[in-house]
Parts: sequence; C-alpha cells; structure tokens
Amino acid sequence: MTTNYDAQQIQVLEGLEAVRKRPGMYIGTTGPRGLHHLVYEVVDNSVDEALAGYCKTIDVSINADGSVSVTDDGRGIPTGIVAKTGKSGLETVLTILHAGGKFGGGGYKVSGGLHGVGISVVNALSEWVEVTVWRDKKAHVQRFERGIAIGEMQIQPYPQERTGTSVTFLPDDTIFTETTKFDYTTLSGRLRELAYLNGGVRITFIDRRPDSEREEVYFYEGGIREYISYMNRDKQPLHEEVIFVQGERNNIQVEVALQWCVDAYNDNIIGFANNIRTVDGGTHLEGLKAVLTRTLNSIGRKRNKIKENESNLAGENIREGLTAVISVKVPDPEFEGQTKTKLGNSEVRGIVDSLVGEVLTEYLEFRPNVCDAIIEKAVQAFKAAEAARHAREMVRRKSVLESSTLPGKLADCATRDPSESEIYIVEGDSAGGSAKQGRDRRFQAILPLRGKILNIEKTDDAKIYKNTEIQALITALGLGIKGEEFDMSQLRYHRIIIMTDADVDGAHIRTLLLTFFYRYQRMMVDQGFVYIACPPLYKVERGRSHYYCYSDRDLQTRLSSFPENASYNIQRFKGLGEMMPQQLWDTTMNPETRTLKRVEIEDAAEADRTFTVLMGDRVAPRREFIETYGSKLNLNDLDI
Ligand code: 0RA
Repeated sequence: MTTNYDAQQIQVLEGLEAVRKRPGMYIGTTGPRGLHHLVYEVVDNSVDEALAGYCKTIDVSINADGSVSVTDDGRGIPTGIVAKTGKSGLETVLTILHAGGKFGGGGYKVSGGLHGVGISVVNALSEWVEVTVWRDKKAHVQRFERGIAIGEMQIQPYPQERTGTSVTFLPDDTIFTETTKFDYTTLSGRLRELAYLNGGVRITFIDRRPDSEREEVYFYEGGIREYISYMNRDKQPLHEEVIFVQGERNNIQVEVALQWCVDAYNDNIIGFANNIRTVDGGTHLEGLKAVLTRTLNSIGRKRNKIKENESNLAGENIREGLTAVISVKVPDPEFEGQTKTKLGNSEVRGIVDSLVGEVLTEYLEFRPNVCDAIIEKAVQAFKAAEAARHAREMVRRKSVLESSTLPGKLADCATRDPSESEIYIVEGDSAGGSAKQGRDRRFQAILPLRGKILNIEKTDDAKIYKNTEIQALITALGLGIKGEEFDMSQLRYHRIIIMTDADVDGAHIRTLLLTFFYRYQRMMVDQGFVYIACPPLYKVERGRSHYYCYSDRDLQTRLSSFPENASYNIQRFKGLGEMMPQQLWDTTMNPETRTLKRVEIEDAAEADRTFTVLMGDRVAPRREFIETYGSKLNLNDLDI
C-alpha cells in the first residue's frame, strides 16, 4: 500500500460522506421518490450497456429481505486495476463519484442528466451493496457497507461463457427514514416505460417478497411504436400503421412514433430526453410540433387538399387526435425548469425539425391515403374550430353581454364606488316604481325584472343566456359571459339584493336568479355578494302605533303581546308594489332597520335543485312540487 493509495482513500471517504450528509443534493429527496431513484440509477447503467449494444436482458428483483438486485448480461464492469486509483474498476465505479462513464471505452452515457449521479451514490446510501461481475470466465464478488469496500474482491473460476453485472443493494434506513419499502407499481411503471423506450431490451421484474410475489416481463421489439399502439388500444386509428421516424445527426439520436385516431380530439404527445420523461416539454417537442405543421400544410397544398386561397391549417388542427412519442438521446442534456423536466438544448429543435421533415415527407408521399386521411381530419378540426368561434361570437353579438350600455330600466345610483353600491333586483315594474321612489339614490340602484323571466321552459344554458332579463342583469352588474374569468374589478355593486314578492311567482324568480348565480357566477355567491331582502308580510296597526311582521309566527307573537280585547288592524302585503315607497324604505331598504340574508352556497345549490324540478323537462315532478308547495311558498317557508 502506498501513500498515494491512502490519499485516494481519504478522497473516497470524503466524497461518499458528502453524499450521506446531503443526499438531497444527489437524489432529490430521501422520501419514496429518492428511494426508488436508487433502483433507476442502477438500471440506467444496465440500459446504457444495452444501448451500447452489449446487453439484451436486464433482470430486476425485489428480494425477500427488501433489497433489490439488478442483473444484466453486458460486458461486466471492468475488474482490472485502474492506474489512477490503484483499485479495481469495480471498486472505482462503486466508490468514486461520477466515475461510471469516465473510463473503459467510448460512447457516451445516455442516462446522464436527471439521474446519472452514478452507482457510487447508491453505494453511499445503502446499508450494504454486493456486486458480482462475470468476465473472463471468472466471477468477481465485492461487498460494500455504507459505501466502504469490505475485504478484497473475491475471484472464482466461472467456466461458462457468461458476462454481465449484478448489483444488489439494501437502502440505508438511517438515510431513508420515511420508508425503505419499494412499491411494485412504481417500479413496474418505470421499467415498462424503459422497455418501450429501448425497444428490444428485455426487462424482467420479479417481486420475491412474501405475500406480494409477482413476475412480469417487458419486452417490446417495436419500441415506441408499440407504446403508441398500447396508448391507442381503445381508440379507432385513422391509419393502420404507426408512423415511425428514426435518425441521428450531430451525435443526437431522434425517434418519433405517430398515430392519429378518428375518435380523439385532443393531442397526446409525450417527450423523452435520455429516457427521462420531459413533462415540461422543451426543444425536441418544439421541433416536432413545428415540423408537423409545416410538413402537413405543404403536402396538403401539393395534394390540393388546401386550396391556394385558403389559409394554412393551425398546428392544433393538425395535432387533433394525434398520439405521439418523441424520444431523443443527447450527449450533454440540459434540463431546465423547477423540476428539471424541460429539455433546453437548442440544437435539438432544428435537428428534430429537419430530420423528421425529410423522413415524414417521404413516408407520406408513398402513402397518399394515409396522408389524405390526416389532412382531411385536420381540415375538419379547422372547420369545427371556426364554427365554434363563429358561434361564440354570434352569441356575444346577439346578447348584450358585450355591450357597454347599461339597460334602460336600470335606475343607477350616484356613487361609482362598488364597495358602497347596492343593487336591488326587483320583480315587476310596479314594485320597481316603489323601490325607485323609496331608495337612497346615492348608493342604491334598482333593476326591475319582468315576470316574463319565468317563461324559461328548459334548463338549458343557452336559454338562460338568451333571456333578456338575465342579459340586463349581467350588463347592469358588469359581469362577463360564463366560463370567462370572474373579474372582481368589473363588478359594479358589492351588494346584490334580490327583492321579490312573498308568493309563488316571487319564489320562482328568486329561484331562477339564485340558480343563475349558482351555475354561472358562483364566485359571486362564494364571495358573499348576493343577498335576499326581507320585506314584511303584514302591517299591524293599533292606536297610533304600527308594527311590521316578517312571518306568520312574527305576527302571532305580536298579536299575543296585545291585551285580551285590544282592537287592531292587520294589513297583508300581497306584493311589494302595494307598499308605499316610504314603507319599503323603512322596512326593507334602510340599512339601519332592514334585515338582509346573505346567500350561502348551500342556499344557491338548493335553489339549483329546485330550479331543475320547476323548470325542467319533466312535467310530473314539477306539478307535484307546485301542488305540494305552491300555496304556501313564501320566503319564510323556503327558509332562505
Ligand atoms: C465501465 C466500462 C465498461 C462497462 C461498464 C462500466 C459497465 C457498468 C455497469 C453497471 C451495471 N452494468 C454495467 N455494465 C457495464 C466497459 C467494459 C469493457 O470495455 O469491457
């Protein structure tokens, strides 16, 4: 042993100690994700060996003791002494950070990037690791504990032809404190994905743990072509054969598989860079989208499917119904974004574009039927999008939703400050008249709605919107059309007060309004902007005093407070219109004396259900509802 060796040894210990101190820096987390990452790291080394053309089979097993073994039939990690480290290749790969790809042959490590931290990281974070290498008709075995080699590498004769590497490791539970239990589904998902991405590599997966014993084989000779067939298994393909493009330029490998489906209207494009799923896209996907749009438009014109005077089909039209996988292998991948799942290498964009352009053009030129089917589908998509846009515009133009002029019958308030403004939505013109005269015009606006509003027969979105009363309401409030962002800054009043008569019609109109808010402007209810006014039902006069009663019980309580044979007079308000403006102010509109009920989301939801019964297609339940509740339907009974 030389002093040189000791210096090396110290360096190794410091390196692995750094990994154990800050595992997150190397594997992201020490939670379940990081735990499974250990397996991917080891498997990636075998996949690299397969991609280099030396390995056909990778066996992964979860052992009965919870450890994991990854065994391949590659060349085997070199076992001879490495001059620089003075140790075997095996020990060097397992103990020196990033040593993996640094010696022993050309080519690049494809699985760099997100994983690619090296097998030494797995070693550092494992309670123990055992590696067996079959090479040169010998079996070489070396054990490690928490990253440190235990004893000398054992060498035994192994007369068979076999070559390969087997790595077994048990995660260190002092590092992975949350769990060291591997999840079958998580591992099988990734292993299957790897088998699709690396066609021809056979991956077997065995769970040997008692009670969860299972075995599966992932082997897809067609690679990502088969992945597409699998994803489209329940759909109807527009063309039989999955389109496949493969090529290499400037050391960058590109594989693309495409298939359009008749019965799909979205696109489903999945990207990978160096076998890592690029959830956030990147230059490979940008290149693919660009080349698809350009190629199909150009062929479409050549084949006269798109006429000279017609505009190009948009990318999204062309991608409608498309299932695609693009997998690129890049020597120095740059992964960007928060989660490092976006490919950043700008040279990839152009390479994908030109390579796919050439191959796809030729492919489609030889298959005019496929070509025409794809373009016709895109033209259909284009027309559908045009029609939808047109319809949307028509609805907007027809309705007053977009117009800025306030409805004529709105008696607006003076203030322009929404936070102090109120709007009373009043049923009928006569009640509207009383309210207009009784209000405080500085901050109270009145919008009378006609009883006609009740004539909506079906619970149909379009019908609610076409209703002129609802349109007036939307404009008065300053709201937008359904589905568009609720913009609070546009809201003209922060108190929207529904004030209807205490009879069946009043209940109808209130139900309709609540339903409208619930279905189309739910934020208004959530934010507590919607209220219900509580007008009195009775006025009781006795001598020079008078009292307003807001329910039957209220009336009984009042009457029972009078002496036995007192004389009094009861007036029942049949509608708001019967009240004098001053009365309406005193009882219902004056903030000092009135009662307002703020509408809760449950109230609105209940109204929505009631609305379905009242206004729905089915006559029977509606009749039943009206017969049951019709006569006594008033604000108090509805309990809102
Ligand atoms: C370095 C050099 C060579 C192979 C490997 C590493 C290698 C590593 C792993 C890890 C798991 N399975 C593996 N298989 C191979 C090339 C060796 C040569 O040139 O013979």
